[in-house]
Amino acid sequence: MKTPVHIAVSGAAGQISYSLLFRLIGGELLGDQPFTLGLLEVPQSIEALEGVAMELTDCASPLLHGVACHSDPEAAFADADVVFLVGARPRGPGMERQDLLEVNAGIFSAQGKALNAAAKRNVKVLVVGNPANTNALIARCNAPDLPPENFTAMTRLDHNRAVGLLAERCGRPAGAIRQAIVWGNHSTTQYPDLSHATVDGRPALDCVGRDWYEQEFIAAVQQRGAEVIRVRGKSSVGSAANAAIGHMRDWLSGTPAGEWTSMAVSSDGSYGIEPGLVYSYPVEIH
Ligand code: NAX
Repeated sequence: MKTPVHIAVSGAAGQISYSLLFRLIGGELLGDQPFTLGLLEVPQSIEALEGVAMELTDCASPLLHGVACHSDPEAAFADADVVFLVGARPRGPGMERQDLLEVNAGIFSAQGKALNAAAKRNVKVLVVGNPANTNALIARCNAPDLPPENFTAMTRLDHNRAVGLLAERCGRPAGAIRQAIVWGNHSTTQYPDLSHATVDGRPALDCVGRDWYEQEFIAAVQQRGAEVIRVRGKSSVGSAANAAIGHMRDWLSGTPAGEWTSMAVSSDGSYGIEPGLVYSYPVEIH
């Protein structure tokens, strides 16, 4: 029997986690590797979280070797191998962007300190909660004893949106697309780049034309989250959980040979980006 690894999830009573957790216990991240779950929530959501934990137990997954609910980050992250930081404070009525940044800076500095104190030294941390790039930077800066490359932020949903929209335009399945890139920030300033992308091995721009790419595609990817909210009445949940699993699975197991994905990582100065910024690049993992 393999020794269980420990996975921690913050914001575990929220919408994205409600999709993510059930996919984890189905083996979509680690295959047949067993694991324990440390679920983190704010104190006022602990009862709801206990309900989620009951449902996880009721799945009788052979992979799940224990689930615990916490409101203390250090307890949730103790000996963690893999951490999904999904929880964040959403923008409330009358809240300015600056207020949101300040509240989340407090949350992610506390969580960074807790990771520094309690997680495994080779922990892999994925920040999903917005503003994801900034939150990852803050968590990393508060974890000086952990390698900076242990902290990443999620732009995989933007990457998948780019692939999905291109595939739809070409009338091909998403599996026909390779080498799309999302540069920058998980926000409307991101830059979805098809200049290296291929469709069935052909340059994507030859298939769709530069006009569509520049005049429709870029804005469509940048605005896709808002468009989902407009049509569905709620923000992206299933696609966000799917992207979180894809990001972490590639990080743990490697990207397919000769292919890259998009991940926001600590810049080493490549492509003229200020060192230390958490920025989305094309990333290959071997
Ligand atoms: P929900 O509001 O459903 O869930 C968030 C949960 O986090 C809540 O249960 C809340 O109690 C909890 N929480 C808040 N502060 C916490 C703290 N200090 N410690 C632990 N838990 C805390 O939001 P959901 O739809 O699940 O979205 C979660 C986050 O993902 C949001 O910040 C959202 O903006 C962000 N997203 C990021 C995406 C990305 O591509 N990077 C895409 C999807 C999503 O919009």
